[in-house]
Amino acid sequence: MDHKPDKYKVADLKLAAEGARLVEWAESRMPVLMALRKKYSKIKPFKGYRIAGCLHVTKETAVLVKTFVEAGAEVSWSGCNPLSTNDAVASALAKEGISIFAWHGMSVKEFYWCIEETLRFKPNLTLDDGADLIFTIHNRHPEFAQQFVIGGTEETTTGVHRLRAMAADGALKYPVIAVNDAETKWDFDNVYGTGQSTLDGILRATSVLFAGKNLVVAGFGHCGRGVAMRAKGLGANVIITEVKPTAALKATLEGYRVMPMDEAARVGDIFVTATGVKDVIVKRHFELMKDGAIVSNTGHYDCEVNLVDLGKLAKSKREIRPNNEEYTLKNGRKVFLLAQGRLVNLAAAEGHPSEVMDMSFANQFLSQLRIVSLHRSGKRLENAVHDIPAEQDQEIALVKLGTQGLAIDRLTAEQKKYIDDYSSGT
Ligand code: 9W4
Repeated sequence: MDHKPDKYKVADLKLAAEGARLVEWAESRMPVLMALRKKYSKIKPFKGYRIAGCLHVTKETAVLVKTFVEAGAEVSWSGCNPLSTNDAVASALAKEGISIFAWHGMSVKEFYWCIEETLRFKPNLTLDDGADLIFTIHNRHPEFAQQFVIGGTEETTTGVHRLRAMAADGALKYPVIAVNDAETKWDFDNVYGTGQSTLDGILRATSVLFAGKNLVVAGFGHCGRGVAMRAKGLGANVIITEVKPTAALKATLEGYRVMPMDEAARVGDIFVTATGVKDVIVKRHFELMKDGAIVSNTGHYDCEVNLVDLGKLAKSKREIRPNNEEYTLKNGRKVFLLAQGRLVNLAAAEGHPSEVMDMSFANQFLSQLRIVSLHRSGKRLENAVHDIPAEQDQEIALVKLGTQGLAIDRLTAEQKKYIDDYSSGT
């Protein structure tokens, strides 16, 4: 190894014991990744390879990092959002000797400093969430792509979009696997991950009873569907607002009421935006809301709820409990805004449950392994954005089922033949 920075920068090493317990808890909920750890700790396929990661430093990420280390990799890590680092987890990783540069509440300048620190380690592989690491290499150290980087993976939709644009321009200097596009990643994240964690966030910030409440979900995409499904399970009367006719139709067939926000605003007790567009709840909606209405957002941007409008309508505001601000409007009514209109499932709860991250991160692990295995056999993917192989999705889902003690049927040879045989018509 030519250069091995054995440094770290975290908030407080004294938090390491607390962090280690959090990581152990996540390990007990992530059976697929733990099965991969057990299998590959014996053969250490990553031996001799260095991975730089730029991904939220959470208890689940720590399970992934430790799995790479057990599988023989050397790892250097930074967070991919200044607000998403769990300081206890970061210090537990530092205490274990991992090169980690992450603390909660860092500045943008510090954020890029951390990425640069992980690059001093001359990684062979990059692991991104939002593509900041890949962009830093391309913009500031383009020679790294020739010298030592052999490939990378990307976790999110936004990152994948940007990388595809780069690849289309011929600007991508090494192959990247789009982990986001695995069905065992995006479908489970969006529906079951966001579904549950959004309700968790609303409950932690309010502790209200859902049963009997009118809960308005703006947007019936995957996230909206997950939120609606779980709220219905708690006894809420779910109302969907949509702009897309087919999505609205699906919502009615699922048994939800559908109406425009101008109507829903009058009857809703709890509002959740999950659309991905701005100005879903604006001045005229706040003016119609009932006294005590609760407003939250779980969509990617914090502009779904127009906070400027809310501010103008309010005569006063105060934090009534954590992540819950009471706005007293000039019409005398009160509206409660959760997590300042940011993603309520992340800001007021803990994001996707570990069981959901288990599958995303199993996809990360196997994708990094695919790049290394190709490299060992003298091959390389082309410099483009690559999909996860369909078999990988099925394999991960099958292992997950197995860890739940569940088995499924298999097609017989006869059945396979029947499916493929177009000659025997009706
Ligand atoms: N976390 C995040 C982002 C912003 C933010 C209160 C308002 C995403 C995916 C995973 O983005 C993430 N802003 C906050 S808290 C906060 C947290 N505040 C504080 O005032 C602003 C994020 C992936 N993931 C899970 O979902 C579960 N484990 C994971 O690794 C993590 C974090």
